[in-house]
Amino acid sequence: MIGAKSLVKTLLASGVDTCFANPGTSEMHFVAALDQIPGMKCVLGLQENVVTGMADGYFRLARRPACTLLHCGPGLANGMGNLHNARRARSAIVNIVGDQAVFHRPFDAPLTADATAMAHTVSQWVRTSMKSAELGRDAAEAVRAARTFPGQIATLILPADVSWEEGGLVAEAVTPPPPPAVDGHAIENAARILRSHGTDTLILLAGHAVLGEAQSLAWRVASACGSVVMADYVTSHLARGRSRLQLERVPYDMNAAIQSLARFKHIILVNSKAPVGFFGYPGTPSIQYRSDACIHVLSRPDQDPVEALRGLVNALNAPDAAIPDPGPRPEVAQGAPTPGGLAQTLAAVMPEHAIISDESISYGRGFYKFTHAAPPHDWLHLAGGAIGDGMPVATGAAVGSNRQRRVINVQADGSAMYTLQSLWTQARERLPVTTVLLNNGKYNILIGEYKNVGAAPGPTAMSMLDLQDPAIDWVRLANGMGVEAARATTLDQCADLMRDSFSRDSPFLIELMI
Ligand SMILES: Cc1ncc(C[n+]2csc(CCOP(=O)(O)OP(=O)(O)O)c2C)c(N)n1
Repeated sequence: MIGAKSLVKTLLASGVDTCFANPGTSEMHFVAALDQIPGMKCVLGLQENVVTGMADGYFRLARRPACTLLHCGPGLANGMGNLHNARRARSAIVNIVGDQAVFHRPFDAPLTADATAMAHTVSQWVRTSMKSAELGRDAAEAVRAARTFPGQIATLILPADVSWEEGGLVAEAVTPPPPPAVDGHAIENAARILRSHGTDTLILLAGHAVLGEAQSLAWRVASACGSVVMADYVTSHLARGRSRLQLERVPYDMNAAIQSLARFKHIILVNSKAPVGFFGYPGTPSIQYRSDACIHVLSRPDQDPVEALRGLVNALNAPDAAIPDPGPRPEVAQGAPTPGGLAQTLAAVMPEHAIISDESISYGRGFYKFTHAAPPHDWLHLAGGAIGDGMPVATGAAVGSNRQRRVINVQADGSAMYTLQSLWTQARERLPVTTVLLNNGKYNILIGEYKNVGAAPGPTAMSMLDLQDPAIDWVRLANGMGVEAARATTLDQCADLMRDSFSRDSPFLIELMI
């Protein structure tokens, strides 16, 4: 058996059955093996940052890793923005990076690059397989590393000759380690703080703590102690809508964040990090909480928040507490688009168990408060700040949910231009993705950033944030990649187009002029 076959068989044996790919010469044997071995679903992306972003979106919904297939160091480099985002999202991904044959490396051929160095910047696990006989074992360990809770990036570099040579051995799946146990002292300490300072305490959730059972346990604790629960701004995936906790995130805006945290003398971290600003600004602190606040770690991101919160519920004897009713479902807003009106409209029309991929940047900052009363849904965010993940994450999420759930990608135009090839994959795979493309023709958020950093923009500086000369025609771009599209200038038109798109089993793009 050649190495490539042992690799595909090992991946399948380890539960990896989806491959997001953009192949080149060094990956030809892997691609050829896919035809000979049934079971591996392969999805083509036309740029590597689409490929890695799709793998991230896939994991967030499927909760098991896909693999990517990337071509040499430069292919990996193209995919690194979204691998960075995936690492911040704590998603599990197995990257297979094809590379020069071992014997060809010393000749310094054009595509030769230090893939290992690149891989280390975005991966928790990196290995180069040097022998066909070891490739299966290496692949099983890569999957184990990726599946280590809550999820990691594992990168396996695969020289072409290791792929094509005989001697491949299929390896059995390797069980990932369980999450490290929660420290009993951390539970006792949190309980003590909550008993004596409950109303001055924020319980800050992130990671798995904003999904499923952890939400209701956190609510029990907060209700028993009069504390506030919030989600970290850097949260990649929240379970939201009716019957879920009405969580707000710590705001992105530095002053708003400082204000929202000002009253808390204690912050209990549940899989979150102590909140800091996205950037440092002149004369502004880096931390967003007050400088005399005490930070208490209940559980780290690599620990199980359900175990931690259950321990806290028991320590406090916190009774059951019903999740508050979010009130009536909003109705479609009419007329000219506003951020609140769009959020309300989204809440009014989204089908049950929709998946929202939100890269709305400046327009979406206040979407949450209008969407608590929507049907239960999942909301996906950009966790690493490297724009260009909304469209690929939407695409991967549609694959990861087996095309069974409607994905709505609320997408800012400037960020969309980084990875717009995602639309082509959506059309080719007939994925149920509705993109609401927010066309404001500018890098709006950065206008405010000039002021925040204390810079004085002149006409040249302002023109660096302007996308209107020439204007970008999203209906034609989408059509050119096989995606049907229409323009809307009012929220009622947008609502009609959204509803219509939900009955299709193919993608649709609404260019909303905002
Ligand atoms: C990979 C990467 N490149 C550049 C930036 C800097 N950046 C942040 S926001 C932004 C523009 C966002 O514009 P758009 O997506 O249209 O959203 P809007 O600000 O108009 O709401 C840019 C270029 C970034 N965050 N990440």
